Amino acid sequence: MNGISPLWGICPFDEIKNNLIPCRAKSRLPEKSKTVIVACFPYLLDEAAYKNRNISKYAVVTDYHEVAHARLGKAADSLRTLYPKNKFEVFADNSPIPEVRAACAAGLGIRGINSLLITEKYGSYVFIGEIVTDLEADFDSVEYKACIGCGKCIDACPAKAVGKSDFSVEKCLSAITQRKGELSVEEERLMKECGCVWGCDICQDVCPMNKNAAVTEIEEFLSSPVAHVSSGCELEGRAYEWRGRKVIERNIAIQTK
Ligand code: B12
Ligand code: SF4
Ligand code: SF4
Repeated sequence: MNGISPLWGICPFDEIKNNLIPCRAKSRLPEKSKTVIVACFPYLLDEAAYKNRNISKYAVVTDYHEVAHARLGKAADSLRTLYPKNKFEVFADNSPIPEVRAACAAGLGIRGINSLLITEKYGSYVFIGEIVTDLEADFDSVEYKACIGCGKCIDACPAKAVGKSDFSVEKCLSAITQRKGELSVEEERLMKECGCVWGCDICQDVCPMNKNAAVTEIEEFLSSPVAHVSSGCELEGRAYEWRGRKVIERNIAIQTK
């Protein structure tokens, strides 16, 4: 796994089995799943790559779903050769696994009040993917820890989506920029305040635990930054492709109003 992800660990399936996310991908879970191999894919780039940026940092790099699937797919193939009787299924984001919780249970970091996984080396600027298997493993016991609780993400969130102990999915700008249809005047105002046409980074950028976050060493991310999108931009291979052209064009129009 070391050539696949710079940060990975294993989590007992039992630890998350009562918190599975209902989704279509759930049907791919191996029967009698025992182990989740959780991998982090850091994506922060040098400041120079963000010049003139009008999309969230996570969307500047090439689509992480493809990168995580390609890298974890390779690892799963090797594991299938080593353990031909076992099943290995790859997931990333579109996953029944509550990935932040699984990563915490695998000892990869802690959960911030902003609801994200914060790792020691890369801060919260990591994607998460996993291989779920019916192969048994020995697990170290992990103590769940919370962030330092400074509350800066709560105060800085323009949409008031972050609460001390809850998170309002509908209010979050990241969700608003993905939503189809017309946005309300207030939603448009929030988007303009944030300045992004896709996603939002505010609750991560203000987090003191991200102060010394390391930049990524993942070649696919380093070689493909697109920090600024405008009308008619290429969508293929980018994190905003799945939503289709209409939504991103609507958002671009709002920002240029
Ligand atoms: C739906 C979703 C969203 C929604 C809702 C997000 C939310 N916070 O609820 C929206 C569209 C708003 C969103 C936005 C973003 N998302 Co999102 N999202 C998801 C997705 C697909 C499912 C999340 C989910 O519903 N989980 C289920 C709920 C129940 O889990 P939960 O909220 O973590 O609750 C659990 C924990 O709270 C736990 N718990 C409770 N208390 C405690 C305490 C401790 C200490 C611990 C350990 C656990 C714990 O119990 C609950 C049950 O398991 C995941 C992928 C996945 N499969 O997990 C990505 C994911 C969480 N998103 C991701 C990203 C990158 C983002 C954005 C940063 C993108 C952006 N820049 O715009 C923003 C960040 C917004 C934010 N502050 O959360 C990454 C996060 C990586 C990381 N470092 O944590 C993920 C993991 C995708 C990926 N594969 O990389 N997202
Ligand atoms: S991503 Fe933006 S809108 Fe969503 S919780 Fe974080 S700061 Fe608030
Ligand atoms: S800003 Fe403070 S409260 Fe929010 S996640 Fe970071 S350390 Fe935790």
